Amino acid sequence: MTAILSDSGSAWSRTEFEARLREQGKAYHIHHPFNVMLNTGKATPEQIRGWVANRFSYQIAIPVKDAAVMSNCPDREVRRGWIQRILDHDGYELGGVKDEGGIEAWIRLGIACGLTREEITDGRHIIPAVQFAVDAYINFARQRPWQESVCSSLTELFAPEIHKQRLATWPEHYPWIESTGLQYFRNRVTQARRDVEQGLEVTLSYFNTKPLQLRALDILKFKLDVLWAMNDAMATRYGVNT
Ligand code: AHQ
Repeated sequence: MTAILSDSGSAWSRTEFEARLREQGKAYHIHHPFNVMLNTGKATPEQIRGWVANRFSYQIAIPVKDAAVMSNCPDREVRRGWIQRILDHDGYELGGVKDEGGIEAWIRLGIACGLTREEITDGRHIIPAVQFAVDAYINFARQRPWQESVCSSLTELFAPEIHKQRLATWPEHYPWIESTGLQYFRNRVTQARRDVEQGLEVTLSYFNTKPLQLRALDILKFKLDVLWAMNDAMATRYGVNT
């Protein structure tokens, strides 16, 4: 899409730039046939278990990716905000406050779907192409300027909707999945919104020339492709019921 946008001329306003970022939502994986199958009740238990087991590789990559962002970021104020993402996923026990974290919640989702803890955590179901997409995201965060990695996290602009869609449809379509197993999605609705506040502010401020703004759109497209490619691999492995 950015190929047809000239990089000449003045930068877009913050409002216009944010609109261009949000416009990329049309390529978000909520629209992927595999996800549509999941959220319209057409998935079999095997396809759901395959999705949870494969998405585990993405979930455990998030705090590793965020630690890479932190290691590249010299700005203490940014790190003070960003570290919350690692705590959200790895969990913590600080000053008497304990939180099992999102990775544990994801394992509980898998158990609620009929997987064993062992087969989730040992990665036996993970498709090579899923792992390649996940590794591309981690390596992007390790190798690129931290501001670019922040920008790549902005697929979460579209995440509250997909989590709310699961919460609205899975109980009806998949009553055999224990409701407590969906806690991860409940947690992410608010966590994603908070993540995006920081991610968007950094992105709108740092990418402040037209060439930089076009670069930001390309970065977001890369991350949208990471999510899309994971769904492609799962569709190939597990099929898509229409
Ligand atoms: O559970 C998800 C999550 O913790 C994150 C962090 C963020 C990032 O840093 O890239 N993106 C993200 C996403 C999560 N869940 C995905 C889903 O479909 O359940 C969506 C994904 C994203 O939109 O990037």
